[in-house]
Amino acid sequence: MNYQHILYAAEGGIARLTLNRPERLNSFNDAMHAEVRDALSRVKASADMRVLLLTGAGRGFCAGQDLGDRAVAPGSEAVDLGASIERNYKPLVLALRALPLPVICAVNGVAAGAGANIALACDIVIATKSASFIQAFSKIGLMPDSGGTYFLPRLVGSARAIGLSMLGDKLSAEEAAAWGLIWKCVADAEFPASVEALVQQLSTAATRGLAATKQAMYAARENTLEAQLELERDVQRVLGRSADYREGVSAFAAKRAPRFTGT
Ligand code: T3D
Repeated sequence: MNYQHILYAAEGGIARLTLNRPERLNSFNDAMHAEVRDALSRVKASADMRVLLLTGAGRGFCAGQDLGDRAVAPGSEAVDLGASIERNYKPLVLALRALPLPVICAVNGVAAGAGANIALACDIVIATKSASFIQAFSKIGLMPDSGGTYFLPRLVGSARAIGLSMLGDKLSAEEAAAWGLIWKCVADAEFPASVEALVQQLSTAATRGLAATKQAMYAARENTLEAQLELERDVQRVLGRSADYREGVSAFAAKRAPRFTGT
């Protein structure tokens, strides 16, 4: 598939996906959704991919749905937003969560509407200081989607989740980090280097262990303690047979840096 609305590059175990409609703050239309889906399926199918970096081109990360596609003439039939979510946003969020490798979201600017919640679906969210997060839905008569009603209360508690969602206020990247909504906020001048350091670190880490970590952390939200302890037992048993575990223990004993292969 030729991409017109995203940039995609995969090299050295690193997949880089950039939303690329900067003149519309990288808001999603159907074509961009199809391209992102295609790129994510390539990441999933590639056995040697170790990390995915998701970011946006230009001054914004993503402004959610392209509202240009939602302007309907008075009297004409409304767009079925449920169908749009089923076709586009739901599979996107589920695909990001299910990828068996760490997904970094580098929030380079404003993240609004579904754009904010797609960022929250990623495993590690790093934002530049001038970025912001806006649950813009209430301003157009909608409720948060793309996992917003799932992620927000779990990350920041229901008081803040409801305040952010009902008021639609801009939350600065600094506040988002202070609230525990995201992993980290860094100064604009340091952002590209910080993102790259994170990408390099995770692309040479023990990928299977990281994939298991994310899956177990997300499963914990629904599990009892006992079920979670059993999950840890079962998955650790599998990881204990991995090449990366052997390498990690050998490297520790030899007092050298490990050379993980992601196997
Ligand atoms: O519909 C479904 O399928 C259901 C799923 C819905 C999911 C959703 O995401 S609903 C929420 C949709 N998003 C929004 O409501 C956000 C709309 N955008 C804004 O509120 C503001 O643009 C921002 C707060 C994000 C940024 O403000 P600012 O002042 O920095 O930039 P701007 O001037 O508003 O935007 C720059 C350009 O991008 C501008 O175009 P222009 O005037 O220069 O030609 C603006 O129209 C365009 N743009 C920004 N967001 C969108 C957009 N164009 C289309 N759709 C957008 N979402």
